[in-house]
Amino acid sequence: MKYLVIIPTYNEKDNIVKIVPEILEKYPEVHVLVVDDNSPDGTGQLVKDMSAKDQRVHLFENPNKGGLGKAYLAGYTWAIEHGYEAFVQMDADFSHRIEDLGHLLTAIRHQDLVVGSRYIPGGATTNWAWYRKLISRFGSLYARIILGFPLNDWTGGFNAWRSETLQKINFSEVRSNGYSFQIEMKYRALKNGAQAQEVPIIFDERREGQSKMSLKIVIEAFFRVWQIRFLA
Ligand SMILES: Nc1nc2c(ncn2[C@@H]2O[C@H](COP(=O)(O)OP(=O)(O)O)[C@@H](O)[C@H]2O)c(=O)[nH]1
Ligand SMILES: [Mg+2]
Repeated sequence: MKYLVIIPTYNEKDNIVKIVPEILEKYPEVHVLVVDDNSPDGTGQLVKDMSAKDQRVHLFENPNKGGLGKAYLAGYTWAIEHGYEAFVQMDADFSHRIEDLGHLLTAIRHQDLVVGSRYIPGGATTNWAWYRKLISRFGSLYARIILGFPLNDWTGGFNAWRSETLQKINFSEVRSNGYSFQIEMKYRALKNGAQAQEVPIIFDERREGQSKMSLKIVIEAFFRVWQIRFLA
């Protein structure tokens, strides 16, 4: 199978030059696509330099910062057009472990969707304050009750998709862009009948740079779940 790891970036210069080589060293058969929103810190240029030396590395550049959801949709569209059969979405900041990537790549061979899950046995978050754990746990439980599918981790962004699963989703109808983007994409896939499997992942706090998590994003997700339920 032709695999692509899709990494959205905004100001990740210190992380991106480390994570891409680490992925390629451990999984030489995969390709990597970085979707960069014209980061002021020059992340895009660093990826261009890597892609000039290694044909497994690709860069998709958005001219403006459009948010995480838009970046992923651009990456998925590119991946489908280029004939990749399975894609893993992964953060640049080392929150997602390289060794867990292998479990997602293995599981997606036999599934439509593989959800990296912090909330099944073997999964965890490290170094999170109690309130952040509570918000995240509650968020997934809340989504599960309202949306009616038995997933344990709705907001996580470390997931593997089969190309066909994403091709059944009409990207122009996707409304979310923040945290709720992950919820909406999973819900749309499950509603279309996708077979999903959760595999445990350990989510580490980012090593370098700033997180974009904010109260506004959490509140948006809280209300957006209802919109997803009735409009998706
Ligand atoms: N292309 C793009 N990437 C983004 C944007 N916002 C966040 N990212 C990337 O998405 C990933 C997750 O973001 P992060 O800030 O770590 O989120 P958190 O871990 O939930 O706090 C990282 O690789 C970011 O660089 C955006 O607007 N555009
Ligand atoms: Mg992060």
